[in-house]
Amino acid sequence: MNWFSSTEQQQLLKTLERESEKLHFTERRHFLKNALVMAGSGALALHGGQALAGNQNLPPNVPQWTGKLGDGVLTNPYGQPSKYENQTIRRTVPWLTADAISSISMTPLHSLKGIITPNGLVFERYHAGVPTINPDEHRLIIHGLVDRPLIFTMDDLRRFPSVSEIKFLECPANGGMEWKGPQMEALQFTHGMISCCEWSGVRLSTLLDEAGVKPQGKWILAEGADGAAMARSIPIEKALDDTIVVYAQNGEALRPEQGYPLRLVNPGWEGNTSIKWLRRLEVGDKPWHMREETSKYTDLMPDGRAQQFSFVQECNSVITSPSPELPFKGGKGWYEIEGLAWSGRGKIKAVDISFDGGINWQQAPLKGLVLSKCLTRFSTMINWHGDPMLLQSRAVDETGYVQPTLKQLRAQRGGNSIYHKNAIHTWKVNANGSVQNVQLA
Ligand SMILES: Nc1nc2c(c(=O)[nH]1)N[C@H]1C(S)=C(S)[C@@H](COP(=O)(O)O)O[C@H]1N2
Ligand SMILES: [Mo]
Repeated sequence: MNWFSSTEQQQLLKTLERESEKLHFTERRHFLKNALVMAGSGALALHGGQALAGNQNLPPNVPQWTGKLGDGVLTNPYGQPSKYENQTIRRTVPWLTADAISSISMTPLHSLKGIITPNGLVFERYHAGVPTINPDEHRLIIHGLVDRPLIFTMDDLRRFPSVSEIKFLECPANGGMEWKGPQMEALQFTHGMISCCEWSGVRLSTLLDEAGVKPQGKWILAEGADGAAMARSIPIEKALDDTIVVYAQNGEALRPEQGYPLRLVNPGWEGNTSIKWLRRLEVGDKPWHMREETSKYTDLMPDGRAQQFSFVQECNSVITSPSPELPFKGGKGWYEIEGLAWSGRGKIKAVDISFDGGINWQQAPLKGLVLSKCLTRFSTMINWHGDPMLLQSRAVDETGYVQPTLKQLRAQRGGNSIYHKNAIHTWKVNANGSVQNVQLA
């Protein structure tokens, strides 16, 4: 594949080589004076540089910033992204919630590479806003059906053996706005209620072992210290399996938005069970809503019954590039098609891509790490001839579960659902390269 083939481009590169030799062998200031009089080149058109043609920072000129000293260490004691990346931000849909306190913002999936969500871009879900918690005044209480009720300081928790695991965390409402039809012209809004971080902390099983769960102890109520005192019931099997009491996220302390100083992470399960600002774990013999009034998420089934616990986030995938935010900008030619797949039941086994709305499928190679209950990247190259396409991805997980079509999912779940929409998603690529959110009948 020859990416930069034009003769102009080759000439430009030769000039550049000559000039950079000069840069290293002549006095810099002298060279810069020379460089400024060199004319801009028409070859810049390749990457839409035309608008900037004649710009003194573009080849074959030496850019301004090369001719002077930059900012020193500790200009930013805590580093921030380049000011030119100020569009890589969480966003929300204003009409979704009445206010910003009990609300949600989404991760800009189109702007991210690899599988890790940077801490500042992890989607936020609050029922009563973000509390400001002094870690010295924070305690974790374990009580109920245990031999030894315990109260831990943050220091206490850091003395236990720790684990670090990369896991996705998804709100079951992800994609929920799309049940009735295509609504959101942005990947950030169709799929952005998901993140994937390396979470560090102590296994809940380690702490429960310390407290000694009584034989009648079958459920754990986890409660947050936020204004909602949000609480969820978690079966003991999960708590003793892979649940983590987390204090760090991608290497640093949890962000306030993600539950500083302490949260639960239930890998692969509905995000709402991963209680943030965790302050209390009560071991009981049944789920809490059967004992008292606690809020819970339910799924309305076609027959009008509500399904109470759908804990697992089933296998799902989406193409992240192209997407409405990342159209094909350069006309016909080679592009990388990239996407993300995940399953709350384990590893991704394979991902297929269709260019014709699901008639023909071809396997897309997985790249990078393929971990259990973790975002997984897939990608493939295409030589786009400028024809409209109906792009889809279909993931299969290690249990053999195949991501359903929207038709299959609707047949199973009816039209009243809000949560757990993991159907195959369709992007329509138009002849001009723009990308639209569509649903096929
Ligand atoms: N204490 C508390 N924990 C909470 C919430 C909350 O509002 N309060 N929101 C829950 C919901 S609905 C989701 S989807 C996840 C979101 O985690 P994040 O904000 O770190 O992305 O946190 C869960 N834990
Ligand atoms: Mo959620």
